[in-house]
Formats: sequence, C-alpha cells, structure tokens
Amino acid sequence: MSMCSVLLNRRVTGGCYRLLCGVPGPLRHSRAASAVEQGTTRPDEVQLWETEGHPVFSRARIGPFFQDRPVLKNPFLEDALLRGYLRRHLPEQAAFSDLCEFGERVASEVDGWGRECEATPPRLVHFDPWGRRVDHIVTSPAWRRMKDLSAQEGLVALGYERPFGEWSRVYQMSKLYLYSPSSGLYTCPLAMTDGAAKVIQSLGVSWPVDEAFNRLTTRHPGHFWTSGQWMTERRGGSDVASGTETVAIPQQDGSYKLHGFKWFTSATDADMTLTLARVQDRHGATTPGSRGLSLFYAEVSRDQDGRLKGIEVQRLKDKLGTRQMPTAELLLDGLQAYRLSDEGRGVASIANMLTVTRIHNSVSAIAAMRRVVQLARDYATHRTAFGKLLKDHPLHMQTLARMEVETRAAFLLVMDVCRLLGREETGVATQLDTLLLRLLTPVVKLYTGKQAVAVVSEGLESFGGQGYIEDTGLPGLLRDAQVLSIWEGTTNILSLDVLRCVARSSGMVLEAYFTHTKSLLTGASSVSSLAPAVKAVGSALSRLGELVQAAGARPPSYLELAARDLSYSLARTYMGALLIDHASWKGASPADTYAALRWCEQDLCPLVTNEARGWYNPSTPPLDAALVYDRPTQD
Ligand code: UCC
Repeated sequence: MSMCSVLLNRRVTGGCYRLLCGVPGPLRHSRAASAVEQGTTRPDEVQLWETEGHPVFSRARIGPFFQDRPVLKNPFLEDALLRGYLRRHLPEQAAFSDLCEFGERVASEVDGWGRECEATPPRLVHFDPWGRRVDHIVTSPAWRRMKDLSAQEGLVALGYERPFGEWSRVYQMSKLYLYSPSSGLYTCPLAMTDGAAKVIQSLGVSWPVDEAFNRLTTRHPGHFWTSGQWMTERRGGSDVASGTETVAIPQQDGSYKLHGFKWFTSATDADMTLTLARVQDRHGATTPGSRGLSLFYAEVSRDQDGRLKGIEVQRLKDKLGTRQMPTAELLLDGLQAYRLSDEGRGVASIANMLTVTRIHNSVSAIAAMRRVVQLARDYATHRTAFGKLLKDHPLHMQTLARMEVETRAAFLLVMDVCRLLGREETGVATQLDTLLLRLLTPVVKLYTGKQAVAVVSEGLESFGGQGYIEDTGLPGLLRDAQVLSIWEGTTNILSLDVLRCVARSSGMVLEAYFTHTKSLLTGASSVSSLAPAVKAVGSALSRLGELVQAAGARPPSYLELAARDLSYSLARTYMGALLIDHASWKGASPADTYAALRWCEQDLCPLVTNEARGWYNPSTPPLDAALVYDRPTQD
C-alpha cells in the first residue's frame, strides 16, 4: 500500500477531511502528498493546511459526492398504461414480445444513436473540392442507422401490412411512441413517409408512384425511401392557399417542371417528396387561391456530375430544436414532377398526409411527456435532498403525479385517434368513427402539442439545475417539444380547422362527439368509485352542448374568438371520458381510477368559463388590440 493510500485511509476513517479529499487518485498528484512522501511534512499537518484555508488537493475541492444519473430503462416495461391499454385491446402475444424487445433495443442501443444525431448535426456542402455545385446534406452515421432501423422494425410498414387488422395503427404508433424520444428526430421523416404512402394509397394512382409506394412501405433497408412534404413557402406557412407561388409548367411527356422556392423543407435528405404548385396554362397564367393548387410527386436525384437535378439547396435552417434533422430552403429550378391530384385539388389531396403527420406529431408529444416522467421518477428514487429521497417528499410526488395525469389523458386521446384511423383504413369504421376522426385529428394535435411543452418543462425542473445542462440530454427534450405546437398547423390554425370541419359537416362531427362521449360515460356509470368523475364529465358535456347549440346563431366573429377554447373543451372533456372508460375496465388498476378522478377535477370546459367572462363579446377584439399595442402615456 502506498503512502497516499495509507494517508487517505487514515484520514477518511478519522473523518476530518472526507469532505475535502474525495477519491484516492488525485491525492497522488497533490503537493501535500508529495510533501508527506518527501518527509518535509507529517501526515497530520496536511489537515492543518486545509483548515488554514490553503487548498491543496485539486480534486478535494469538488468533494467525493457524485449524483447518479436518471436511468433510461426499457420504456415498454416501464409503462403501465401502455401495457394495460394494449392488454385490453390487443391481446396478441406477438405484439407484446416485439414491443418488449424493441423497448430493450431503444434503451440499450438506439438512445445512444439519438444522442449522436444531436451531437453531429447535419451540414450542407455546397461545392465539391473542384468548385462544382453539389449541395450535399451530410448527415451523421447514426442518422443513417436510424433509417435502416426504421425499415427493419417496420415503423412505417406496419401501418400498411396491418398485422392486427383495425388495431394495426395502434400497434405501429405504440412502437413509434417507444422510439420517438430516442430517435434523434427520425420520427419526422417517418411521419412524412407514412403520410406520403397514405396519400398515394388513397388517391389510388399507380404510375409513376407504385414503385415509390413499395419503397416507402418496405422493410428492406437498402430499398427503403423516405418522403418530404414541401408545403411551406415564404408567403405561406399557414396560409398555403394564397401563399404558394411555385408554378408547374406542363411538358410534352405529361410531366411538369416546377419553379419556386420552398422555405421550410424538413428532413431534406429525403428520396422523394409531395409538394403543391400552380399549373401554368399556355399563356403562363395560374389560378390564385386554393382552387389553383395541385399536388405533385417528385424524386430527389442527381445527375452524372453528382449535382441535384432541378434543385438547389439554399441553406440549412438554424433552429431552436430538431437540430438533429436537416431543414432546408430549396430553390426548385425546373424540378421534374408528376401531378397526382386533379388540377385544383391539391389541398384536399394532401389533407390525408396532414391527418397522418398530425397524428404522428401527437404520438411524439405523448412520447416526450412519458420519457420525462419516466426519467424523473427514476431520479426521485436515488436523489436525496433535505435528508430524504425526492420520492419521499410529498410535494415532489404531487408534482410528478400531476405530470402523470396529463400524460395518461394525452396518451388515451392519441391512442383513440389511432384506433379510429385503423378502423377507417380497414373498412370497419362507422359513420360516427369517420366523423370523430375528422374532428379529433386537429384536436389531438393542438392539445397534446401544448401539453408536451408544459409537461417536459415541468419535468426538467425535477432535475434541478441538471435539467438545464446540455450533456444530460434533458434540455434537448424541451427544445424538440417546442416544435410540436408549431409545425403541421399551429394551435390557432388547428382550432380554425375544428370550426371548418364543424361547418363543412353541418355540425355532424359534434353530434358524433356528443353521442360517443356519452356512451363512454354510460359504460362506466355502475362503477361507484368513478362517480365524481362521471358527474363532472357529464355536466361539462351538457354545458358544452348548450353553448354549442347557442353558438350556431352567433356571428362568425364570435365563433372565431371561441375556437381555441372550444377545441380545448372538446379535448379535456373527451380525455376525461376516456380516462373513466379505461378505469372502468376490469383489468384497470387503482392508479387508473385515481388518474381519472384527478383529471376530472379541473375546469374541463374553458369555453363555458370564458363565455361567462365575456371573452367572445364583440367588444373584446378592439380591447385586445389596444392592450397589445399599448403605448406609454405622454407626460
Ligand atoms: O411541412 C411541414 C413540416 C413537415 C414536418 C412533418 C413532421 C410532423 C411530425 C413529426 C413528429 C416528430 S409544416 C407545414 C405544415 N403546414 C400546414 O399544416 C398548413 C396549415 N394550414 C392549414 O392547415 C390550412 O387550414 C389549410 C392549408 C388546410 C387551408 O387551406 P384552404 O385551401 O384554405 O382550405 P379549404 O379551402 O378549407 O379546404 C380545401 C379542401 C376542402 O376539401 P373540399 O374542397 O373537398 O371541400 C377541405 O375539406 O381541403 C379539405 N381539407 C381537409 N380535409 C382542408 N383541411 C383538411 C383537413 N385537415 N382534413 C381533411
């Protein structure tokens, strides 16, 4: 045993500089240790040096304590609600073993790749060494491994193979839910790929997209393609109808050449894309507005010199989050494309893609919430403060329980929409299912996008300052959550979509909503422990019903002001009914009941509350504007 070890052992047992000294290693290099070894200082004098305030041991200053990190465990095994939900609806053993194995792979392998994607963001190489324009988007090896994994695991394919009939979408989305927070944002290209496959399938066109469809839905990595969704231009993020300037010039062979500028193209390393453009007539004129837009398919390919055909990548975007993924500005300079929709039916035709990507967005939202809750609860079992573990502090557990309730409610809403999508795609949907799917798609996207930001932000707080430190991987969760309420339609745009589908269906989507929500409550009416929750949802439903009836006679300006609160009310009330329904299942746990009761204690119906406060009154817009543009009063 060296002198240093003897010294350390003696001192640690003596306890006097346990706080200062730390682990044995650094002592070997300290001035004090050398002094002891050289015989110029006696071991007991070292303590004096310290108490006199001469810091000697460099490692000693940070002390011996190191906090254990939160551990990512198999996210499938850790998720009681997911397992309960699948056990209830999808009892096939095959799904369970696949999800369990995949969960293991996510925790042990894929999560590391996701970190690699974040640490090695994509970059754009405009020119080759000899000055030729190449526009290469260089991605990390981990990003490319994500592509192979996505094909092998069937992350898109499952939605088209449909191994469990109407429940196949629930199965596919459960897998994506386990994958999303570890995917390095690879869920973004997968969402668009799924959306493109859905559009191609629903339009029923074969040439020239039959090969593309096979590639989008294959399980063979070498054959697998991802798709882009190039919708956004400088004038039109939300207002696609009047903001799209890209023109399509007809060619002799039936194809088109596209000319325009796409301002946000996500996951731009895609192999193909769907995009919108205005067909030019032979005089060079186009039709303005939505009726002038058509849907096009284009492949992203290169010529013999390695140059992109018909595309220039202007630059990559510098974003708050989603940094793992390339987002580019693209000049379309004669890109060859094929029209998939009838002329002027572009928006209606791409709507199927929006439905699918909005559902994927919601899956990513619940996945982010679940991930932060899982990490926070693990951390609470081995972080001590004020003399006890965090899990033994009631206020901390109350906070985590609130996050858990939010996550559960959101999970059930998302899975219900996946259920409806699966029913529609397998031809078993009733009219009520179809109407509900139309209404709940914008609702689930807008509500869970907001929840994810709030829950993840709260979750970061449960790690104290460590939640703010980059290389814990935690801040990235918050940055990546922030996009969920922005892309694929912001909260207000989706609230207006709710109004649009109510108007276009002459209110039938709402009738379907009320009928189905009531039936969920009826199924649970005999469970006495749920009575307060059933009562709360029942009364929210009646008040909502009365207000919706009365709103029919109101001017459009009233409805527009009420759109967001209406959407939130529809979401919260329906989530309450789903929690109740799940808690009334025979396999439910006491936690399921508790979550339902807690959720239903909140204001389920902000539409009613804010109507009573006069928020949709015609006098409020001028007051709102005056408040927003308030100026200092002149002296
Ligand atoms: O591209 C983007 C980022 C890609 C990344 C994707 C990753 C996502 C998930 C990742 C997970 C990690 S962001 C860009 C996304 N852009 C948007 O979402 C656009 C937002 N704006 C809207 O949604 C607008 O409301 C528009 C564009 C739909 C409005 O256009 P119009 O032309 O004014 O709409 P109209 O006139 O109301 O509707 C035209 C037709 C109608 O059909 P017909 O003519 O048969 O009556 C509508 O019923 O389209 C139909 N339609 C819909 N159908 C419109 N919206 C829908 C809908 N939501 N569902 C079904």
